[in-house]
Amino acid sequence: APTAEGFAVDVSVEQFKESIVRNLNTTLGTDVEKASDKAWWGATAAAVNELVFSRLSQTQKTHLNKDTRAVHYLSLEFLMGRLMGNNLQSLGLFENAAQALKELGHEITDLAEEEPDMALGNGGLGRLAACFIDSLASLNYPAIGYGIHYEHGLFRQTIQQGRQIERPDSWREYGNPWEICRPESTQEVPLFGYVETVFENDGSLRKVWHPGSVIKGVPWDIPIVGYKGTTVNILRLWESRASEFFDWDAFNAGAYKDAQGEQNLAETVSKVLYPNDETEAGKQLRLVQQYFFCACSLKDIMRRYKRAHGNDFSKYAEQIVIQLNDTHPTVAIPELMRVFMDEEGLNWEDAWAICQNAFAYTNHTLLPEALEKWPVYLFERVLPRHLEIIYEINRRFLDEVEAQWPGDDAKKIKLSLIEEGAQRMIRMGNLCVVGSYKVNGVAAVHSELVKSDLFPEFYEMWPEKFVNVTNGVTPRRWLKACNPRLSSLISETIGSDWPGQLDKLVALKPYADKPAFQKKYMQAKRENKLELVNTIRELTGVEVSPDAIFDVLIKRLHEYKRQHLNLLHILALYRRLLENPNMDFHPMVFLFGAKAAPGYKLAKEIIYAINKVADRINNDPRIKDKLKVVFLPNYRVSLAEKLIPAADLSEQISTAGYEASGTGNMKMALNGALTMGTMDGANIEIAEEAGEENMFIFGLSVDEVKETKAKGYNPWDYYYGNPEIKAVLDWLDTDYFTPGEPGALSAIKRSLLDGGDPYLVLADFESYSEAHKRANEMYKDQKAWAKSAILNTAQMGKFTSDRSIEDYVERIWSLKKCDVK
Ligand code: 26V
Repeated sequence: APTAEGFAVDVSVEQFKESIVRNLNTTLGTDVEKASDKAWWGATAAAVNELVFSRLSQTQKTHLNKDTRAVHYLSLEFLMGRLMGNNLQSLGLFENAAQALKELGHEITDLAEEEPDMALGNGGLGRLAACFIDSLASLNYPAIGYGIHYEHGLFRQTIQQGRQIERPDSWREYGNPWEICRPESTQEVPLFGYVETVFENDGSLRKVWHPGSVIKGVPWDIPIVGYKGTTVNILRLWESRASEFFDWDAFNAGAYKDAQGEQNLAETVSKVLYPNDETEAGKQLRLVQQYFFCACSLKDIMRRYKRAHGNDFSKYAEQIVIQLNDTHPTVAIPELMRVFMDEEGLNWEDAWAICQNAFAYTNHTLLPEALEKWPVYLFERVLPRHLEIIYEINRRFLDEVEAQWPGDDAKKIKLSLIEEGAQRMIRMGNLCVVGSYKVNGVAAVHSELVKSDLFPEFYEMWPEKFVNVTNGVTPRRWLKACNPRLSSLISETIGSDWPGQLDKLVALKPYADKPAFQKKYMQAKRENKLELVNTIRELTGVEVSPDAIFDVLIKRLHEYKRQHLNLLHILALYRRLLENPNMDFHPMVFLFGAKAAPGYKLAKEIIYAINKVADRINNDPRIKDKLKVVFLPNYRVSLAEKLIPAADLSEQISTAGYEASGTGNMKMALNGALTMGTMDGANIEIAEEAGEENMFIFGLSVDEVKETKAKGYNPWDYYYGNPEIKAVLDWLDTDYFTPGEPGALSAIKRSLLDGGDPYLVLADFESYSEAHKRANEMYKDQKAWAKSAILNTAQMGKFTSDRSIEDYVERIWSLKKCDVK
């Protein structure tokens, strides 16, 4: 029987209580008297699972019977965060569960804190994958996410004396109730070894790969519960194990001295997520991770395909689309070729036709240092057969290049899948473009740059291959669950179907200048801020006022994201306030959350500088409450869920052209923060929707950035041309923020002046400062501010990941919805 809100699940408070207590006894082995909070949490999860698992098998059965086309989302990262709140929301049971727990003497919000984040991703790319699988299930699309079951997710960050310290993340230390091990679907993955050419009697050649070792992939399934829906899809994560038998043949027994080392390798493959660090090119383990999960996933896909179609592969690309989340799973392309040719006996042409119609590739960055390349020698050692296949793909592709640009060797050198040089490299991006039927960027401006700057020749060859799908975020997690106050207000005002149809939020527009609604809206924001005030105190000991403007900059630390631009501006404000204590200025709290890749030196110096500046300012009696700076340690999904609902200003300040999309920008605007941003990535589309007058846009545009660089940008001109810039940079050379240690913060100044300021921090400084003046001025007019905030929430409908998924379906995947009864 559907419930009031139209959900299919109906479990009363009494039934839920019964289930929790029963699970406390039978699943957790404890009882109501002596159970810890962790046990109560576990019992609640088990109660949820009783509802989820039956829907899971119903969904799988339906998809099998209907033999529907499905998308297979291959990603090395799924940044899931916590699942309890989301699963309860999706089942429409959050209120009843909260009530049940209350009657049992527990606060659901407290118990939720017991759940460790599933931090199996670095940042935007991994969180996007998590939002996408939520939307796929919510829209009833047959889909499966494939990834790695890392033992340790992204490192846990602590701050000691202002510096980042990395500690291992052990999310599964005490088990994880959401996952199901499926040993029956274990796969074996060959590695290393050599390729034998067999001359058949009929004169043909056959290639036989004799692997040097074999590792096992054991799948763990995480149910993905669709909103309101009856669809429960799965996220299948592979864990590596040593195979019982090590397939050493005579040749290799001699070649590998260290058999134990190989055994260790097997156990190491799924040990830890790689932080996106300086360079991964030399890391064999990373390549093995990529191949491991691609091979397991393709075998899994093949097993399911054969169940319905046997050895007739003519329907493969009709039934199966494989989405490559960045170039990380590129090796799936030559692997599928290998499987078709070496194992299934197809010829090149047939195998290639299927592959080219099965793969699609999403590009997430233009940064040259982030574009994957693998040394040929490494590939040859780990995947000798795949290297041969890549060479053959390249040979045939270069023939096409010759046909398009006869005699133009420069073109061949530029487009070849192999980069020649002292160290020959495989260009994974080029391989993806050649092997996929669609290539997409993640925001309109980014998709244009993919065509014009990254892959212009490919675009000339295959213009119809290139499409845009602007990113989105799931409003279930990023509004309904994380911001219950605003969610209730919205539902009271316009009805409760917005989480599944986010464009319904436009119905809030007429309320934007109604004083009564403005008051309630700002009251919800204030209560969220009050809650964050407590969190800040608990985490850092810093006391901040909820009356201040909460300015939030949360994302991975990278020079292009320009956390140091924010920091320089804070220094400028500090100076201004010291010089002119009566300056007309609404108090501000600057909140930072960011992890730096462990090997990224300057990023770590920026974290150190933020903490040192924070110490000094927060303890300066002359400043009082006018300015506070807080660095929140260990930024992650669950912390984002506390920060986003409390943000007044959303800092989205990348150098134009560098942030492919951004998704935090969408989350904060949806929760009523005004964006302080450059015209970059999805900020541009947010401005189109929200109206530039409801944001604080500043800085050089993409074209102006290009022009500035072309003309020969000189940061010293800004240093000598703007006394405030000079003063704050020189300040970093003193010991004002690091007593007794002058120059401890100089690395930032040096990178901006001697390092040439590659991300144009100084060029955008003044414009940024002016935008902040506008924001500060506007905040004093609470009605004007409230109106803009409401208009932001009302006009973010486009940025639901449901819309992104519908765009993928229409432009790339051609899926059909499949209702599950
Ligand atoms: C990787 C690396 C590796 C080498 C060192 C520097 C570096 C910098 C960035 C990256 C990330 C590459 C892929 C990525 O995470 N892109 C992000 O994808 C999000 C989802 O599409 C998007 O919103 C972000 O703008 C984009 O940066």
